[in-house]
Amino acid sequence: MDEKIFSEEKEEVLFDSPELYRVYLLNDDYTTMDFVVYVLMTIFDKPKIEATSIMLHVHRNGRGLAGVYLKEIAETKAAQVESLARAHGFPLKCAIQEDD
Ligand code: TYC
Repeated sequence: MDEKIFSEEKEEVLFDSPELYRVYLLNDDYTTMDFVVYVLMTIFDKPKIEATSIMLHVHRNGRGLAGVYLKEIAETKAAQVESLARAHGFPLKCAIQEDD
């Protein structure tokens, strides 16, 4: 049986909650569906089935949530998406919004 030998002093430490940001993918008429699925799998670590479902949501509704991250990571992911898209000749864009 476990016995507590030392009693710890209870101390409450308050941290600011980290700033989380949502990264959305935006629809356009030129980026291929396969490329968007590839982006969701490689940059946002989504399994293929989920990536396909997010891509179709974006295609039908104009935008869709790719992920929620700390501010700096969200900005990096969005920059990676846009630079990969440009390198492949696609106009794919992201939008970042503070999570509430
Ligand atoms: N609308 C694009 C097409 O018909 C597909 C697409 C989906 C593009 C999602 C961008 O974020 C996007 N080829």
